Amino acid sequence: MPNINYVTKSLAIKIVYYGPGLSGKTTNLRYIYQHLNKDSRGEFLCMETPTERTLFFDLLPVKAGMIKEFTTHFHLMTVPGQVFYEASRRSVLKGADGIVFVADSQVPLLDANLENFDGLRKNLIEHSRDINLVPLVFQYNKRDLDNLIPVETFSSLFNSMGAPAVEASAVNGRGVFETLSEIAQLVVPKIREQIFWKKVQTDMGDERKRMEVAMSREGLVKQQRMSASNETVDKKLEMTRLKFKSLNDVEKEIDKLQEEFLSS
Ligand SMILES: Nc1nc2c(ncn2[C@@H]2O[C@H](COP(=O)(O)OP(=O)(O)O)[C@@H](O)[C@H]2O)c(=O)[nH]1
Ligand SMILES: [Mg+2]
Repeated sequence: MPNINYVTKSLAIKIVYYGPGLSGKTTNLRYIYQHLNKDSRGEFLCMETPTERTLFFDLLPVKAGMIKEFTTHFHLMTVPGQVFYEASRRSVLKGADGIVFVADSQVPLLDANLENFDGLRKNLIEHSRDINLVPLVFQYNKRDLDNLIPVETFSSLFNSMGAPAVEASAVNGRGVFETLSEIAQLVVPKIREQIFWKKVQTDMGDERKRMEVAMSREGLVKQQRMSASNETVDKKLEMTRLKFKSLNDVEKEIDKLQEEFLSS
């Protein structure tokens, strides 16, 4: 179920780009960021925590028009790919409305893809969700390189559920918007249905929520910035880096950002 604010009539749809390290998840988001005008997208945020190695999450809000009377945003997120960040991947998957699995098409990376995909299946089970029922799109990335895993191999080893699959070269933009469009086509009808069936409740009893609705977007962003221990703008990537002390703080930040979009 997406995050819905019935007072401001807005909803935030969480799309998680999942896949092994270096498969091209951030490259997808960066391309989308660079090819949408400012009115159609928010800031490209990179959240990091200092663990043994720095942990990165990317978040890019993209305007998605209206679903019924609700102003809608997609929150595109990536997960850290390295094997040892299973807990982080699990937490970012929480409440995902749709998933894009970005596979690296290079033959030597077949096992890394399989292992990561198996992790996705297991992490969804931890959230009591079945991979066959979650809106899912495959992106076979890096098709510009040589020595590629054939699409038929991907289909038989990964995509027994017959989910949409897009061949891509994210670094050149090939397949990037097509992938986004495929996942939107799966997610949006589902959400329309959920909204239709859900009884409209304006939850005014919750003091905290009411406060946030009243706060201006600027004020809230400023407050968030102050709570992040450090912030720098990476000009080359046009990406704002926010540093947090722990994974827990990152999770809170993601929730806050969703609420911010819903209340602005
Ligand atoms: N040749 C090629 N390189 C790519 C493609 N997509 C991403 N890359 C490169 O792969 C590396 C890792 O990409 P990144 O998006 O950071 O991976 P992430 O760990 O999944 O976020 C970068 O050097 C990218 O430029 C692609 O389609 N083709
Ligand atoms: Mg990345």
